[in-house]
Amino acid sequence: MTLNHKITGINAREIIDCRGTPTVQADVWVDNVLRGRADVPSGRSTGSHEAYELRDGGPRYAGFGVRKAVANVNTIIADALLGRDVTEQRAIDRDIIALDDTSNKSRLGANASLGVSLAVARAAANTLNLPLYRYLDSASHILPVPMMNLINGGKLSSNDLCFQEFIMMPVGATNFSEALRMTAEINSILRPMTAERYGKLAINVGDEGGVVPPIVDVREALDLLCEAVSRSGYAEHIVYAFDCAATHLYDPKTRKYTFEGKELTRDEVIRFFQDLCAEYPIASIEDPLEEDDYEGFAEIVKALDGVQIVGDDLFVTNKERLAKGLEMNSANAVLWKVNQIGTLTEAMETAAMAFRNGYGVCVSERSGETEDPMIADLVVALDGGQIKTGAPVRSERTAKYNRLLQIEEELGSAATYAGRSFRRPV
Ligand code: 2PG
Ligand code: MG
Repeated sequence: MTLNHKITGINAREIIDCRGTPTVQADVWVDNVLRGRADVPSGRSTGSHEAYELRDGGPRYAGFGVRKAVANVNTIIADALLGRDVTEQRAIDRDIIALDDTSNKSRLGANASLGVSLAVARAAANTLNLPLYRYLDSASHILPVPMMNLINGGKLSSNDLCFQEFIMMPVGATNFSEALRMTAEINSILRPMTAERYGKLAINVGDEGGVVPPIVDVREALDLLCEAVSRSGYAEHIVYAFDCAATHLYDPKTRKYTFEGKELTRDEVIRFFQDLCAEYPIASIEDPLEEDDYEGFAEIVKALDGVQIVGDDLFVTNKERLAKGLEMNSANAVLWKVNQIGTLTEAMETAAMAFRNGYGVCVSERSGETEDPMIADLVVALDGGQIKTGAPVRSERTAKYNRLLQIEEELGSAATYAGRSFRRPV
């Protein structure tokens, strides 16, 4: 252990995310210099199996304060980690997990543990003078396909669209910066088109920066997006994706889903997607069914041959839940959100398990983000090949895209855009 790598301070504070909701920001000091700072994101359409987000309750911030989580960082976690070598990420994360000693991090809060875990990683990278993606993997070089959520629905919007995210993926771009340019250009065509058709209120943006037209029909929203793409001239380079967040469309009492205002059984949902995939170039569907339907997810993989089926609420970045999915062939990709599990090491292990078993890994934002661009470095570190971080507007979204532009520039000729190989980037 070298003296220079010793953690000499850890502290946290309460900040606010893009929705004005409190979240944790953690600092890690190495040899008395502030070396790492990280913000913890927060979801709105959360899965019930996610790690526990500790909130204060009471009147402050309508109960959403995080002073308890902050105090846990400043006392219990800091006391345990002072003096440790900052580069021992795995051992540090193991210790945080042991300190918490619950199955879902409900004692200290996953928002406390994750803040420290991410700040430790950043502090180590900075101490070694390496970009974070390079510190975490010395060979990483894949720039991801941005999965751009240009039309928001579900819990991320004020309209009645059942699906949460209508996404376009510029898989045919030659590099990341071209992919970003294409999507920004398409978005600037989509916005006036939407206003013209649905009125000016329709181009207020949802939580992830997409437009929120008053549409109920899924095909109508998809057609709007496809038309903007076709007007841009980039149609041959674009495929489409959804996050249905179907857990939130499901009624466990009737065992039915409400799609487009109609009640559907699981079989009818599968048929719905079969028809949709026959009509549109759809490459990826996230959470088409509710979070505990492993059998249904396996059926949909079979029924939609060639389509990426992503488990978000299903797997919650959790190795045990992924292991069950692997056994049953439920889904063929995992959505990867660090705060669903609460430490970087556990999230990296889930990604490694997914890749080893031929599953894709889609790195994702939360709908409640901050200006911290950390996941841009993480998707490159994993060679993940795909990132979901909203529309190319609003700084908490563009921070990630802009960081990816920097990384692409840093990597120079070594940078490889995942493009059409986003599920198995090479
Ligand atoms: C999702 C996300 C992020 P939230 O469901 O995939 O896009 O939303 O963070 O609200 O869970
Ligand atoms: Mg999701």
